[in-house]
Amino acid sequence: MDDLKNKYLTAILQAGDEATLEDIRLQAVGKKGEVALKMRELGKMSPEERQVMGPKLNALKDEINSALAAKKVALEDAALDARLAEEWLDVTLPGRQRPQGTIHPISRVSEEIYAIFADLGFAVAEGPQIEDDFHNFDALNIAPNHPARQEHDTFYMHRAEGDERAPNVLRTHTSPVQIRSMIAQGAPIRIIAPGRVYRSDYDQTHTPMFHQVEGMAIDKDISMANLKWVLEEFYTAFFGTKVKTRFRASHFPFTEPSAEVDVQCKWENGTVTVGEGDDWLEILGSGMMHPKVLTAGGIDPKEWQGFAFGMGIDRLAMLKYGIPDLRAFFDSDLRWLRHYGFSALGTPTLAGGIHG
Ligand code: 2NL
Repeated sequence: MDDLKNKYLTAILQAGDEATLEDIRLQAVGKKGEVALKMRELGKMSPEERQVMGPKLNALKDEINSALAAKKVALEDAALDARLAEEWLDVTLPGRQRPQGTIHPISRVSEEIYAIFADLGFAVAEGPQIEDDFHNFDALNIAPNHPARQEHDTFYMHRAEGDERAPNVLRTHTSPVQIRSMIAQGAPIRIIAPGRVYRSDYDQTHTPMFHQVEGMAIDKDISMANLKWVLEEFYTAFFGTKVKTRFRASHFPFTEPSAEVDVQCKWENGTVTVGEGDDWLEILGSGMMHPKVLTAGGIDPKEWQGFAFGMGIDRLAMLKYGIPDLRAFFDSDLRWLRHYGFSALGTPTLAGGIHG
């Protein structure tokens, strides 16, 4: 009996893992283990012998069981200590950098423009970027021999061989959107038409694709005074400071009379600030809708009149955010945007609000 006890207590003490410990348990105190065998022998003993051996066997079983339990706890503690020694965490390490997206300045400025004109009662109209000759040129009173139609300015699409119709073009302005809106909606109408336009030109101030916003208001008694007020409200809200404008007589085929509009500005170390100083910066073309253009849009010029204007969104973005080279907008590497404070978390703001 003492042999049995020593054998198992030693084995338990030496067990290196829980699987070994379980084997020992089955061998010693399992249903078919050595202690159980000994217990079965009790039946063959005399009552006197049994009275001695019975309690001894029970005590042996208890002793082995408690040794097993103690060893199990010791093994679990050792395993935990090993894991704690191996798995550690340096909580002073910096977090992982995530690449941060940004809102493109053109998108942001577009949203700002939509919001300001929405407050002035203008809806946003959109149309195709591939236009036909009528909507891009004829309807706008641009004669067949006008220089704007020439190859160096306009991207022409190819017609199938034998198709004699005038070729389609990449729209050179968003005016055709306004023509389509006039035809679809009639007067009165108040819309802006923002979007991509295309001209064959490339240098520091020109890219072959750029963004334009045109606008128009047609009603019974619209005048250039309304145009001037709307534009001053717009620039004041857009630049977040009271902006004076100057109208200079000009010429466009689609307006009569026509005016180029300058905004008040200041030049300093090669950079320009709008809304201060006493220089002028040309920023927009405008005028009263030409009667022929109204007619092309299905609107009777004897009954209705309207103003129209057009300006470049890219240039507005450059002026507002001090970005010197237009080509940066179309570079695929946009890390430079962060320099101008554009981040994905930034939302468009209307600094100063509509009334400055
Ligand atoms: C410029 C000139 C302008 C318009 C655009 C327009 C549109 C229709 C009828 C009449 Cl449907 N006019 N648009 C008018 C005057 C000027 O843009 O230099 N833009 C940068």
